[in-house]
Amino acid sequence: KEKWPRGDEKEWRSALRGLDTDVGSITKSVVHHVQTSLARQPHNLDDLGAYQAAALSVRDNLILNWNETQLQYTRKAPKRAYYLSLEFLMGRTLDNALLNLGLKDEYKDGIKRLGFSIEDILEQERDAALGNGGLGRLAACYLDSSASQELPLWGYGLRYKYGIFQQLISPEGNQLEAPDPWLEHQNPWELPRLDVVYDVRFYGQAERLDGKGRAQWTGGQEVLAIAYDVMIPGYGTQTTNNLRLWESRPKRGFDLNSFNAGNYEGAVESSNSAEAITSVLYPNDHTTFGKELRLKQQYFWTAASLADILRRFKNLDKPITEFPEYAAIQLNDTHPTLAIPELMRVLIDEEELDWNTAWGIVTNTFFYTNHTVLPEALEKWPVPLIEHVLPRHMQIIYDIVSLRSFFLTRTLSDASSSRTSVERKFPHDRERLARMSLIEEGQPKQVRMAHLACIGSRKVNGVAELHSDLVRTTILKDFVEFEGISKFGNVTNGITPRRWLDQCNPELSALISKTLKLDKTVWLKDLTKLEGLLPFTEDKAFCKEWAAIKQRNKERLAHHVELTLGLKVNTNALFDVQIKRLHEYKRQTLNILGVIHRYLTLKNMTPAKRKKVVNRVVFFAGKAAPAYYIAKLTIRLIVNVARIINADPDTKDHLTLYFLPDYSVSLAEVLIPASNISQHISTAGTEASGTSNMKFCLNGGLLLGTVDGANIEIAEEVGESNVFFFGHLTPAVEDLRFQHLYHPVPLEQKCPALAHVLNQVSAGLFGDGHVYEPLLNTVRQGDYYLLSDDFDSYIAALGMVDEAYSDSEEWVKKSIRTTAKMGKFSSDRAINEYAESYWNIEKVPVTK
Ligand code: B1H
Repeated sequence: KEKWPRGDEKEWRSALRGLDTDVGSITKSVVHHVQTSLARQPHNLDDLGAYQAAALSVRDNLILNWNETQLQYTRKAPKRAYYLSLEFLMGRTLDNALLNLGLKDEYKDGIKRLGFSIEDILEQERDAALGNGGLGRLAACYLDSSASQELPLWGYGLRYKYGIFQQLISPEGNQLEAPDPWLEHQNPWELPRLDVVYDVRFYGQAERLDGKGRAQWTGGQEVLAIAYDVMIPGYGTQTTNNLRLWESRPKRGFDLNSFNAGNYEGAVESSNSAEAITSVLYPNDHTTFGKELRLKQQYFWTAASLADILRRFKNLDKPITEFPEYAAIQLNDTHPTLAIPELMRVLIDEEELDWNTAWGIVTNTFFYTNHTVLPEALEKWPVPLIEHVLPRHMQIIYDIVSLRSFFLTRTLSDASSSRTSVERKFPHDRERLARMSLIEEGQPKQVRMAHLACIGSRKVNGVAELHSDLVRTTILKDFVEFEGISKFGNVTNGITPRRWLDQCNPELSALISKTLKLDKTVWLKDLTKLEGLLPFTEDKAFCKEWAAIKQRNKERLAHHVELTLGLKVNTNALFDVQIKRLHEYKRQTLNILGVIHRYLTLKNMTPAKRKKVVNRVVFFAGKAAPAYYIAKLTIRLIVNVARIINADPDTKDHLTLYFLPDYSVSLAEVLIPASNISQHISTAGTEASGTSNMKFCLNGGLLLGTVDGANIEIAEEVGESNVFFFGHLTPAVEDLRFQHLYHPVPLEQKCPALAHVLNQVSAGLFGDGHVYEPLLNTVRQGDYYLLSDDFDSYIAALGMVDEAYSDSEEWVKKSIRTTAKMGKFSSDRAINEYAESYWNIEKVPVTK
């Protein structure tokens, strides 16, 4: 028991406050924040003010739980896990915090008594959009699950001043980007920790000190990393974990010498360049550009995070060699790979360990998750750039390559080490050495970050079964042969059912609780309980209610479209949704060409025949990387097809199309519960997992997809009869690409239906055909993503969807069966797999 530090313990104890959990204290605390924190009068309070006051009041509760959690972690000193991610796509917080604290009804009531509606004030919150897509949202789901599972885990990321850009659509249909100044109003969900500060160095000189690999790194630019803490409440637990985001600041304000000499620009230059580091999230999902500022972001963040983790460990007073027994560090993709040479630097240069001891610590601390096998997304950094920005780290990387690692023949040979070198295991295999090297030859030479992450980690995993197999058999094959298969695992992604069912689809959640006769606190934490819904497919009243909720969710979406775009949506149609980043491999182009095909088919029908087809409303949403020309052209095509077909009196009752601008987590929360069918149609072998597929299915939407990523495991769970699969399989892809290159068949012959669609676009059916030529040519020439190979089976699958949807009773059963079998895809399951099979951490229950 700690000693009371100062003052009278009784005084303290009587003044310590507890959680506000009854409606009376909730309204008091909200009003208190209106009066003091916001300094506003009750009579001029608007929805935004009410949101801010409610958020500050909820935050008080979170802080109390956060304090208690962190105190217990410190006292119990368990092994902790750290999740390093450049992206955390959190979305909104208030609703989630209320749910997890179990105070939703109380706040709803309290807010109502003050004359506001909780729904309206929830809408006031801006999304925290510090991510591009699935990778960033996965990190957010894992934080929610870690706290809900009472696992001692902290996230580490960057506090970008600007999140992912806001997407606007011009009248011509072009994507325009606007900045996302999400911190404009103060952010109630973060706690600035101005006392948690680290120095981070860039540039300068690294001089080797001795033959043992030590060096001294001096000079260059030093910037400060300041911590901001974001509280992560668990669902139904007191555990409140931490997400620590770093902000960069200049170390020495502005340069007084320049200022006094009248050089005002020069005076603020260095301060500007320090602040630039955390100013903006890079919006280039799946492509790397080798930009210096991005490298600085990566190092700034990993250096500050490691310093913080090491400081925490040092408070335990344990020998440094025990570090891996107290810390597991998860690398979310290769973006934080510099943490590997950085920890080597600290251990060798500052802790003065020898190389092998340091390397042993490093390789027992890190874990690496790969999220993609697409070549353009595999990070490589030019050697000259690293040499310039991080001279000491480049030395260390070279040391790993050539001198002291297990990698190549060792000159500092050390007989006591059990590690063998690649050279010894595969003598005279020069090609293998070149393939495996950390350095890719070329002009310039480049560092292969996936190789560095792999050899520096204890374990490596992919994010779905198929993807993990591809990691083992393609990009890291040589490493599997060298290090053994047991290092290379799989953890299939998951999603948090709190946000992605209970919050976004409250009616369905309530129906499930009522039907299972279980409190939601039970099944939301053991999602396999949903299987209990299966017998109810035979219960007519239940099926009717299930369908009615889907219908109301469709109307909610229609209402949203009317409010934001001023367009009226036909809710008596099948809702077909594809929402994700725009990328050729995700094949939004296949979808829009399919829509055009349907349109042309409808045009050729008699009105009587048209009446017999299933009416369809197609929704698209998603952002394109600002420099991704083909992806932007796809958006333009979608918008212009919508413009034409939505106005065509012959067909508009049967087929309409919407591109919803500025896709976000909040928009997904409205779209997903409203979908009847969603499309996940990547070329086989390209989508590592996908996570929105899980979200749609959890909400009773069926899946139309390729045999790719997590689609496969979803089908395994729900049964293939409840999924609409089409297209070629992964093993065929390489051969097909080979044929495209060396034995091309004219498109008119190979796929006349697709050729016709392309010709109609060229001919100007949707505005100037010339504009779309570069996009159409990606299909006509090379067709790397195999649209021409999959088009016919895609159209056939759409036909099967129509047929199945016409049998509305059977469709509802499919929908229920789908939801019922989604238990596996809870992020609680996934985070527990990481905790047990990777990090070796245990639950730390937090109790009063
Ligand atoms: C995923 C990325 C990604 N994989 C580079 N890779 C980025 C790569 O800014 N960058 O440089 C940003 C993101 N994102 C996605 O991860 C996969 O495509 C999905 O299939 C997967 O579900 C998701 C989560 O594992």
